[in-house]
Amino acid sequence: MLLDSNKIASHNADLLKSHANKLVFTASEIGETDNIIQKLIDFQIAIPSWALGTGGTRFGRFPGGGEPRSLEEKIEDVGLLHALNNASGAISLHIPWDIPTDYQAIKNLASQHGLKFDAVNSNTFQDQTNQEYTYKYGSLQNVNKAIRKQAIAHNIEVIQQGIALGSESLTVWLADGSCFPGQLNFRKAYQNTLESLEEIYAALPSNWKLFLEYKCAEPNFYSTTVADWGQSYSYVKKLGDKAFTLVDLGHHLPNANIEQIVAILLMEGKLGGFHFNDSKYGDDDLTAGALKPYQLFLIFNELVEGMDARGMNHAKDLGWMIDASHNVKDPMEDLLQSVEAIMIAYAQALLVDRKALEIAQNENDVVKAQEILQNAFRTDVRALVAEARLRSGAALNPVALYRDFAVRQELIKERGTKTVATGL
Ligand code: LRH
Ligand code: MN
Repeated sequence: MLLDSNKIASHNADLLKSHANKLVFTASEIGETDNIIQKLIDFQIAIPSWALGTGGTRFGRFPGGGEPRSLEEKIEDVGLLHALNNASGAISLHIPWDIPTDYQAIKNLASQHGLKFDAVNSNTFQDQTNQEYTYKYGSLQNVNKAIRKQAIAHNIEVIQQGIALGSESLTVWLADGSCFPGQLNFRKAYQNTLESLEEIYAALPSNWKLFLEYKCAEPNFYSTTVADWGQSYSYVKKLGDKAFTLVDLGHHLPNANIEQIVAILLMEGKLGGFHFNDSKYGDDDLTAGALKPYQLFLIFNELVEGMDARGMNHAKDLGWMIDASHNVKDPMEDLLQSVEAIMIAYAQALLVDRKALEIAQNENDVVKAQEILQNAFRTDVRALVAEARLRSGAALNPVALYRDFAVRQELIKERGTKTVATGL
């Protein structure tokens, strides 16, 4: 389904006056806004190909209809998101859930929608039908060399598929671990995983990056072989300059200080990118900023400070991706809300008075430091984020437009009520 620019223009026309008032007020509050608006226009967040359908749990799944039935329809849906907010300019594929049949056709379709291919994701956490060996007891860590070889070969194949699509990074998330004490020799599991990653790393083209995603638990519930930032850092440090740690916000033990982890990894030059989402208990994969918007702001506060300290390009030098699963929300509306929350956190972090904060920190003026941070967090920057969309031809209020034009109903007419997308 295509959303032509006339529909967006007429939607914006109705909202223009109230938007302009909000923008003038916001500008009166924070002064210079064009620099921030341009940074927001440049900031693109990759959409996961596995999050365009309804997610579920072992207790149930309640599809909402009109879900994409193919990679082509997934690209169309991400294209629709990008038309609505001009901030979703890339799709991250998961292999084998999304293996293209005709690479050139898929690349053409993606560029028609203004989309690039972000990181490709390998999958050695499920057994594929025609697979020789099972990953029941792990993949790169497996005590059986033949199984490790099978998993290495899959990752190298995913790199080849990524090259054909124009992607420049591979994300490796390993479900590997153990469920009971005594099941696994941790040192051997680490060594096997490192040796396996070294073979995958050796297959990376010179301009590629390898993102090693850590996770504290699930599906293994006693140990995970890449369980936290420290373990991921130790692997990527040994692998080389093209290997980095990927931070999925839902992959931490309760109350972990993720913004401190981000600051250290960034300082070490080993932060590769993010899987943005939110959670209250485990890897809940909920809408970014839905439960802990202040944590998301604090993470971007460390990102802006740390990236500027290294002279990094905010839009290009890290992998910005969402990783979410939608049990009760319309997948498209959920993704639009996640992008909005990430843009708001970034804009607020750009507002932080860094000089004043440094002075407060040097004077141990704890109260002043909090005032400076929370002043930025409590500044309503939504008009700036909306203005960035307006200036780039997108919608002032993407969710409202999505509903006003009954996009989901149109997708159901086109695809039916029972369609199920590949993915989690
Ligand atoms: C693991 C994870 C990983 C993906 C999967 C879909 O929990 O975050 O990034 O491979 O979700
Ligand atoms: Mn993830």
